[in-house]
Amino acid sequence: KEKWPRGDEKEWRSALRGLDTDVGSITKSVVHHVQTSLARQPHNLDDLGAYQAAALSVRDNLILNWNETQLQYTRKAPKRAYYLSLEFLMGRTLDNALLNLGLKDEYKDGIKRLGFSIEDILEQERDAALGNGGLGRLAACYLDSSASQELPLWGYGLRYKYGIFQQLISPEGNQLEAPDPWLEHQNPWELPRLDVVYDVRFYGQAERLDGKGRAQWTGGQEVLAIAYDVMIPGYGTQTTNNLRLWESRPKRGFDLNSFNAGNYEGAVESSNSAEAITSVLYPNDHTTFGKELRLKQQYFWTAASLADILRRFKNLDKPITEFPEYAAIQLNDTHPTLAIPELMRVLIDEEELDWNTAWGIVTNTFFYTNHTVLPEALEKWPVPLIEHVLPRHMQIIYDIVSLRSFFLTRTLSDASSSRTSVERKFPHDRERLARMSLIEEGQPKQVRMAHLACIGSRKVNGVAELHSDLVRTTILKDFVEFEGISKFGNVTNGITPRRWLDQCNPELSALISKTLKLDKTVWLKDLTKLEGLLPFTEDKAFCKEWAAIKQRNKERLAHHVELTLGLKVNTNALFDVQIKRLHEYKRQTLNILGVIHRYLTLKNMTPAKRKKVVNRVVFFAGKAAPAYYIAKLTIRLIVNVARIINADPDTKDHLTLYFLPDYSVSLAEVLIPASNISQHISTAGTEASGTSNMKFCLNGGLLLGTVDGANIEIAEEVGESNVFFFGHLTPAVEDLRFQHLYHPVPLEQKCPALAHVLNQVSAGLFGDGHVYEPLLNTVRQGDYYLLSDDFDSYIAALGMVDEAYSDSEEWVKKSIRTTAKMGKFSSDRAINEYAESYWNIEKVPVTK
Ligand code: B1N
Repeated sequence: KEKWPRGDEKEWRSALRGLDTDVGSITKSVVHHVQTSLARQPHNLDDLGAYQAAALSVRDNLILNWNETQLQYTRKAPKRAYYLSLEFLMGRTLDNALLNLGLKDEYKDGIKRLGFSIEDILEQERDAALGNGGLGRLAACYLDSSASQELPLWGYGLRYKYGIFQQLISPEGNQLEAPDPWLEHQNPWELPRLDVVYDVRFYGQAERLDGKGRAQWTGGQEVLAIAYDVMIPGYGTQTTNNLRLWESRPKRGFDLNSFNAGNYEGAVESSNSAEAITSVLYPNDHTTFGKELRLKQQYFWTAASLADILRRFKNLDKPITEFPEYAAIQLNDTHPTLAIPELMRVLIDEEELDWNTAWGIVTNTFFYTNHTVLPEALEKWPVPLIEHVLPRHMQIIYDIVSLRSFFLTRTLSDASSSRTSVERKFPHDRERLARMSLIEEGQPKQVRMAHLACIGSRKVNGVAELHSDLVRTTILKDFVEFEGISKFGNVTNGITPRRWLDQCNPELSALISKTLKLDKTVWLKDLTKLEGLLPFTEDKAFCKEWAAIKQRNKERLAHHVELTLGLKVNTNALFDVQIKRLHEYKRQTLNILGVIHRYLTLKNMTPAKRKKVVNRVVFFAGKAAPAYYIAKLTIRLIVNVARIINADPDTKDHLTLYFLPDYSVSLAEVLIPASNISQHISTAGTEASGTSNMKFCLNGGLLLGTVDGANIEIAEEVGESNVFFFGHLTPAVEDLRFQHLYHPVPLEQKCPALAHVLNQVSAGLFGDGHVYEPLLNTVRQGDYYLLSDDFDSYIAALGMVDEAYSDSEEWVKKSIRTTAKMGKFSSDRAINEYAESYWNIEKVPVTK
């Protein structure tokens, strides 16, 4: 064994030390980075340079904590959890890191001494936008909570060169997409690990070797996966977890033969195709396109992550059968499902285990979270495509289907003794077999990834109570009947109160600490403590302060709109916000048609009567998938309605409307604290959970929504009298759709108010009516998302909001009660549920 440390131990000990965090040391550290890391001078340092230097200085602290945490993990060798997600929507890091380290005040001071303002330099940071929406942001919240709860968890994802596209809005109201080159400036928050490298193979041939299911996979293309580590600091702990993102690189730089022959394009072709794998995030959520590059992304990422996890396990020198006792792997939706056949491949072809032992290990390692029951979002891959790109994996999937594991029970010990097959359990039920198969018949045949994820996992969960019920009773019903209900659980989503209250709403955070007489480090880690606010609804001074903070947050948003759009917002009106991906099921169309209805109603009023209505400012933000025509048309309608009504002198004091372009985590941090009411109005049974609903409520915004997703659990917590519910319930949806198809009633008859609104749009009130016909027709014909069924009750609910808002004292009380009852929705609660009921991992305290 080598002696450690090398050299003189005393030298080492005196040099190894933590960082001083007094203001004087902080300014020195920042200046040191200006001079050395940035090679810049004080006299030409701009805000961007100051940001970079501050970030590098903060990063030094993170690195030391990261080192200590990883050392403890190695020494104590606990069971670890791994969160595999194709998306991590992290947003900005500096402010969050400062708050989690407890160094915000010190840096604020230090930065000020150097002549900069912390607010200005925080604004210099670009968002890390490696995700589409809720699924990716959830992954980011879970990382924050895992570190804050001292749980040994690593995230694994892809280091996309381009994150979600930047959204521009043309003067006509069209969404335009521009690339998001977020790595243009160097990224201080990642550590390249050029020594952590794996080979990943695509294409080639898979030849079976024997009757035991073993095979050899050769040929094809090999690319390299290089690790980049992103430090994830816990709040008020030294624990700093890791998010490992993979970058693809060509295995051989370029082809020298082609190069010398003058074929320059050919020379770099393979390198281009390797680099393409991690070049861009796919910008669709809730739709799959069956594109080869997306499949390659999924395999590249799962293969590299598994190889890395296995290598770490092997350092423990334990028998491979103990793998599930040291690693739990969470599959964030079906995107990483290839990890299941990939682990089978490694165990069988490389570790030379028999099939049953391998399948026992696999089914005790993986856990699968489903995030949607929308049919168009359920991943399916064409068999010929998998056969071409991953021939060995297609063999394994066929083996799972035909001879082996599909018919086995899950437990490792009795894998051979208690085989129960679907056929044995449900004899002569061919339809059931076809429904449950991993392969869907058709031209071409397709692999159903949700089925594979389900049978390959130890447990399956949905993301809110209603959604988990729907998973159990619809898409995975047959599997519940086959494997038993106990495998199918629920973990209601959560959000980190650090970013989504303390960071985005510092004034409210301070008021809460003062009122509860608790340091924020206490209640931010036990969010149920917010209930202590309830008695203060009777405290006039407190209510006044509460309302004043909301008002200042509205002014902050107005300021932002003025800076970015050059428009002046009326901050004395009710702020009504809907911000999320544009999707028909989320029904932004219902909202904009409701706005038009309100506008037409106002137009018909006398000025005197208009004065009595509650003035309203409506905000929309959100991106549409670039190929999602109807969603883009909805944006266009919103923008053009805004153009007309914001300029109408009759109504503009009473109703205005803004579409804020390029929605992002950072924009959400400004919008959410400013809302009086937010809309979560999906057709019942379609929104799995929603997480922004929790964020608005945590910040004292009230909720207007359907009885869907986590809205239901929010209402359970805050009481139905504090939310505004409307619309049909989930069990009615199927019936209503049937009615639309087979017994359609003319819209004029069914919902005259809605018919009138649609006619006004058609007639050209907001510019060229025919442009919107395809959008309007989704309502007129089929109306799959039930706008015509819910419109009247929606309008009624908006009226109730107005009425409630008119009683400003009672409104503030509702707002306080809402915040007070949000404890359940902390992502700390959620991550602890995963840790205890799923992964079976324990806290690993890291002490100084
Ligand atoms: O996941 C969120 C939920 O809060 C939302 O309700 C849910 O809509 C969202 C394919 C998805 N479900 N499915 C996706 C994303 C990307 C993609 O390529 C599907 N996103 C959700 C967190 O649980």
